[in-house]
Amino acid sequence: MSATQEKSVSSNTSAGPAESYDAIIVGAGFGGLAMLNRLRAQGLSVRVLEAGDGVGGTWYWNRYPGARCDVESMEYSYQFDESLQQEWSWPERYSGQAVILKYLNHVADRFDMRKDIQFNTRVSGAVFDEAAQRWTITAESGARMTAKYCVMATGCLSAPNTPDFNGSDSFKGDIYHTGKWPHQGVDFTGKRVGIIGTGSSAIQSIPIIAEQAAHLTVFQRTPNYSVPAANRPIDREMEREIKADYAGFRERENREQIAFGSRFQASDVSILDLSPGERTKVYEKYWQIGGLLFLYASTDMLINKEANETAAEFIRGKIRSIVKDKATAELLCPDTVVGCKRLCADTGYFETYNRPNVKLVDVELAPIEELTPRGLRTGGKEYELDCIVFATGFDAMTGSLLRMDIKGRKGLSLQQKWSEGPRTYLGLTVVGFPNMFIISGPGSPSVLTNMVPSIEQHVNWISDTIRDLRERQLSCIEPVVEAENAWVEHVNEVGASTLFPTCNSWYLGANIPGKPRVFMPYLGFPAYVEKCNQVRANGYEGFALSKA
Ligand code: N01
Repeated sequence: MSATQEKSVSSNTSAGPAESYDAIIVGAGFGGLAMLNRLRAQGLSVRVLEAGDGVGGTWYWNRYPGARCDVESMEYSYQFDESLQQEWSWPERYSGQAVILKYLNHVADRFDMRKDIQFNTRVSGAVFDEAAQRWTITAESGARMTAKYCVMATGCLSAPNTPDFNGSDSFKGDIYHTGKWPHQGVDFTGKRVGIIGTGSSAIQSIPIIAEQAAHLTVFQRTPNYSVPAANRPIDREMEREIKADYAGFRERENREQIAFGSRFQASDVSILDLSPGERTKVYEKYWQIGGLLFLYASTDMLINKEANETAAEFIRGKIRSIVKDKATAELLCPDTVVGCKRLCADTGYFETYNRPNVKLVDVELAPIEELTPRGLRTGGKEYELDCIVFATGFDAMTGSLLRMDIKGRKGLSLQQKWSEGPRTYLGLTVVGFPNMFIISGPGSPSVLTNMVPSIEQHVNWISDTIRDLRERQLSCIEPVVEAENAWVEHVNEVGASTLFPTCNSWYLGANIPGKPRVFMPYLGFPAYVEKCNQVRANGYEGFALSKA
């Protein structure tokens, strides 16, 4: 359905009148597209505002060499349309960025979504007008729009973190960030490249950059655990089996989902109940299967330090057996808890350090001092470089929301509200911000699950809620403070009962100087789904509903 526009788009500047919609969705990634589809099906006028010039969100921006998903392709896709999931065929076990972006473009075309998406429109602010009970959304261009409902589909990992090193502007070479990669690609042939960071993005790109560059220097602050991705062409027999009952597969996935999907092969044994020889066999099996399923090699991996240490030692053993230079191997061995930072899945990462053109530099003890016109200085030494790649991650989960100026009731800003860490009810809604919904917000399982089914669960809940409000002629939904407080406490309690808070991860905001240290995702899938369903079945328990 097309938008109900009060005035033409061309007159829509900060000084001019605003366009009016039933719902505005910020972001055209997996979340925004699914939300658009559901709300349009209800007959609502909907506008999606997207900063990029195409759909895809994360998969639009992260085009760095080697960018690939770490959730299996058959699971990392929409389930809202049976014929879509039947007709689409994935080439590999884990899909590369280009294929996922192609899929999302296909979805946008197949469901004729582009007509309701405004590209090149970065939202700068959203203000709730209490008298009108509507949101006014402003873009950086000055364009303004109003809507009854505002859905933030801005992603968990979409606000790039670029550390502000001394001399950043002085470097004469090229600087790239993995999360804002040039669309035309980068040719590193013959270049001396430096890469800062050894998280998932770096671990995927390092082997490929190393093959191209004349020389690659990796500046590592904290070593990371990584397991082989074991990517390969998709098994067509398995694809046929899944497609024969995709709905049943999804149902099992939703019901039994272990954190990252991965086809229900979680172990049911405690590693501490096994002899050392049996443990090695178990870990070796999961190492060979490949991917993040390694975290489910035992039931106690993420809750028992002693159990976790056996996995840590197994991976360190692998690193030592792969990397020939002993000093480099030791530098690459983490001493943290496996999985408390997101586990990485790689293709030839550790092997890359055996190449003669790759050097690892420790910047933990001697942090990066400055960028210079010719390169980068650390430990009193200048490294001469032609290009520097920032693989320095994101201001995760809250960054994309807090970089906008969002104001709820009585002019309360989200920055003020979250000054000591994010507070939400169910990760979906915030006290003081009526009719604003967040897809995969802090306090929801989001990044600790397979994102696509989690996103669809949020989209369905939000869509059902909006339909209920309209049918009951209610104007606003907003959580009550007791429910929000109880939820935040519950999220913290569950997080604290695991090993997750034990290291400086982005889950805790610890990668961003000054960010409050709060464990942001909710560890509780699929119980979380039941909770959301129960809240709705009980007439929106924990929410205040109001008439116009
Ligand atoms: O970012 P990160 P990422 N000086 O935050 C270092 C998802 N993802 O883009 O650990 C020196 O993990 C920082 O060091 P430290 C996935 O969920 C998924 O790689 O803070 N170094 C770290 O090494 C992932 O977890 C996929 O000490 C600095 C690195 O930069 C998330 O995105 C692929 C520094 C940042 O690592 C983020 O991954 C890619 C400084 N001042 C990403 N500041 C897949 O699906 C930061 N660092 C496979």
